[in-house]
Amino acid sequence: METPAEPDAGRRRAGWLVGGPVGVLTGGLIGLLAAAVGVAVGEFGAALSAAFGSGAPKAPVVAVGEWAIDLSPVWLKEAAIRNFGSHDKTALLTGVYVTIGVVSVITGIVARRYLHVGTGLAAAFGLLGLIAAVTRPVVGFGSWFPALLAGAATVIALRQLTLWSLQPSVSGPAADPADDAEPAEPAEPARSAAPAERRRFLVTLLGTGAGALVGGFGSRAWLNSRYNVAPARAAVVLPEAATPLPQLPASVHPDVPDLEPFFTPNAQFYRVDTALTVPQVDPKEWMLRIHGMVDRPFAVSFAELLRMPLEEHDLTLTCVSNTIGGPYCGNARWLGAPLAPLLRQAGVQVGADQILSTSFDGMTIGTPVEAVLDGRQAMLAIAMNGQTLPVEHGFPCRMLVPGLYGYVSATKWVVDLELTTFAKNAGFWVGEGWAQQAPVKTASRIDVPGTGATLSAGTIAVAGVAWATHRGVAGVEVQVDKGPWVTADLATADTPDTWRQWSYPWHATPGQHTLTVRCTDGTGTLQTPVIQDTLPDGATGYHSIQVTID
Ligand SMILES: Nc1nc2c(c(=O)[nH]1)N[C@H]1C(S)=C(S)[C@@H](COP(=O)(O)O)O[C@H]1N2
Ligand SMILES: [Mo]
Repeated sequence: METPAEPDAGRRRAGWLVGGPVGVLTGGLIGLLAAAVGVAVGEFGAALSAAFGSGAPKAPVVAVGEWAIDLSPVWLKEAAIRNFGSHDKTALLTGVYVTIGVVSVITGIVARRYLHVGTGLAAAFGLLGLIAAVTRPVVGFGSWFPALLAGAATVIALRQLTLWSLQPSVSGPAADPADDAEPAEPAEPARSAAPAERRRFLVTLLGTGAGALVGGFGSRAWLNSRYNVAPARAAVVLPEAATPLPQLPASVHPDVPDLEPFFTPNAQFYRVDTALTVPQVDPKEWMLRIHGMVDRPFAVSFAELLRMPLEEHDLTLTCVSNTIGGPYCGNARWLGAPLAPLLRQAGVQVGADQILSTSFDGMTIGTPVEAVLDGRQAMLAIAMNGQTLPVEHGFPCRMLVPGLYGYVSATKWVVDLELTTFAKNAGFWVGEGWAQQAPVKTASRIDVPGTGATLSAGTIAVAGVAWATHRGVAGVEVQVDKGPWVTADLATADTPDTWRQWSYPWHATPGQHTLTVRCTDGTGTLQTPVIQDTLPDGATGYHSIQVTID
């Protein structure tokens, strides 16, 4: 006869639903708590490794989330960018937590029947966290240690709580359905102790939950404050440009209500990156290495960068993931060090056709050397619209190359430029199926009125933006329904590297109407009407809106 002191036996006797619904509930709760302990210990581990000064501390949950971003197929990444916009990060983390929640509830329930299986499940999940941590581009003690700690804590918490919950003094033999068939007499003495023991168990559960919450959030808060470059960013004194650009005439912006400003305010500027938590790069420690196929490799510090002759440049940045009429395009006045002189200083060797830049968080982006050296204003930017580069946009330094989509040119938090060849190395996105060479395609967009609007007959101001970055915009035309293409009024051009705003006074008659826009770039080439998806090198086709005129 088995004794109650041997929990495995009690468990076997108890059957699938140990203690019925209450047992399942207990199992689920234990699973959830074990996972909470794991997550919290992971956060604590990250804080711990940060405290001991080891770089790049990363909580396992963040590592798993970033891993999920990397692993997700291109269409899913695309869908996430499209549907969540900059909220995709929150959505993803929520997804990670929900998944952990579901898996852990199941694990907890299973563990009450098959402790070894439950343990195995928890260990496997912990292992996933560890794999995620060690496959991040930037790996160190700070990433695998928290994951290992988290996995171990989850397994221990799950086993301890499960074993304890199966003690007859806690689960209560009366609540055990299998007891009807095979009464467990040895449990009798425990029954008298049950209420006290059960209370102790419940208090422990509550305490574990509370401890996990406080410990987890506490560690995260501590980490966030320790790794918060906001104060360092605020302390940066921006130098003047060697030759400051003049203020632009008001005529770069048509006076149409609701049309966005010519320069996109930093807070409204789109954000696209794979960083689940915004990289916090201390400008005091920041260094940019220029090496690889160069004669004289060197490194620049942030202080040195600020002392270089800086230039201002107006540039419209676009994402290859931007669909027709989509929002992933923004225009800013950037301040930074021109990149070409730095490459010349390093002495690019014959045959090097790619600058493979790497960010602090391990993103790699491949840019043609040719594009940087052909006279265009490629730069290492440190400021955006008169403000020190916002942290989300790459503080302390990001790369920018006019005329190329962001994924082949605009490395944020850039720390390394390796001169190499396209044949030898591919940047991250190229490995995901995106084109190696990606000049920005000609695009135009109707922003006002919004599609689906209902307006009164009369003259309606239609307006929007058009860009053909580095080629410039020479003309914009609007088509009403199937009518002829008519010329829109172009606002004053800034540079060929910026978008151009336009407007068109439309004499609207009652009914349903479709408005379409197209533009001609600075080389005289008309925007193509051929509809193409964003993959592999940018969408094409004309943007249309539907409006109802009363
Ligand atoms: N480190 C890093 N830099 C990056 C990316 C990234 O994921 N990580 N995404 C690139 C892409 S795809 C684009 S479109 C631009 C977007 O820059 P923004 O977020 O400042 O608008 O950054 C580029 N630089
Ligand atoms: Mo992008």
